[in-house]
Amino acid sequence: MDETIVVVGGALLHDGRLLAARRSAPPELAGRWELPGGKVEPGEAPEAALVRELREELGVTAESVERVPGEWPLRTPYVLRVWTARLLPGSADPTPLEDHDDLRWLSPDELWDVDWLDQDVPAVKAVLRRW
Ligand code: 9L3
Ligand code: MG
Repeated sequence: MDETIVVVGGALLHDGRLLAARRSAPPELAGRWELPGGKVEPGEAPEAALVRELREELGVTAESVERVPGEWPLRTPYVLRVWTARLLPGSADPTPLEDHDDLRWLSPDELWDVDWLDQDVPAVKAVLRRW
């Protein structure tokens, strides 16, 4: 029996930078930065969930590229899995539509300038290893 629910995070890479999103909700996570994404719905493929979440949260048209190896525990029953992603030609620029109030495109040397959610720190390190 596996009651785990996967939360997908997107490492959106563009022009050598990684997109970081600052959460505006819930209150205990507000102000912290994350790889945007959210919960996979029942019957939904994780890559499809990522594309949907990036559209809903940022207004972009994106595609997943590859899974970043690893899995990071969140509050039970959630676990975080991460895919790299890219904007498709003609996509709008990301804009914070739902759960975020700021976005930053970070170069590798700026990666640790933002206060990542604790659970996203190992995920961002794993992204950096594959970048
Ligand atoms: N979460 C942590 N890191 C992330 C994401 C996308 C999500 N990179 C956590 C925050 C919430 C839960 O997972 O507690 C569900 O995320 P959302 O659906 O509120 O984005
Ligand atoms: Mg989300």
